[in-house]
Amino acid sequence: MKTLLITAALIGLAACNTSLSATTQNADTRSRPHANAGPAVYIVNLHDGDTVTAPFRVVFGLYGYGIAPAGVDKPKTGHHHLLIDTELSAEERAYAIPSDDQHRHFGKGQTETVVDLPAGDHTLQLMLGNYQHIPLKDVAPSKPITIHVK
Ligand SMILES: [Cu+2]
Repeated sequence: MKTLLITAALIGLAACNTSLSATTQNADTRSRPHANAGPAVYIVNLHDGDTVTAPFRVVFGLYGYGIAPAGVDKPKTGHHHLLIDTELSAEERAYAIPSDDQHRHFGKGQTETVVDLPAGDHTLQLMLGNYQHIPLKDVAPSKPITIHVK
């Protein structure tokens, strides 16, 4: 009986490992920065060239840093910002990210959102900002991706 239980547990573990490595591989090849890369943000569920139907989810990934709400000053943390159809120059990145429809803040520490955009091509980019909404120099923003909304 004991052997049976152990065998069942091992089979269960093996099944978990298989599905875990499949997920990890997928994420590695499609969007997740290389394990040796420095801190970075990335969009987990959408990729350059994807076609979506609005409204659609955008899931935020973060590597090498933590999330803290806006206003909370903790080392090596920040909150997500989603840039839609816009970008910030190097100079603009020295200041707080504007807050409008094209610069969305997730100051409660949210790690995903739902976006509604008109049909056509749109660019999306994630950027981690500090407690004062200033882009963190240590955390690479995601590469802007272009998605097509049907
Ligand atoms: Cu912010």
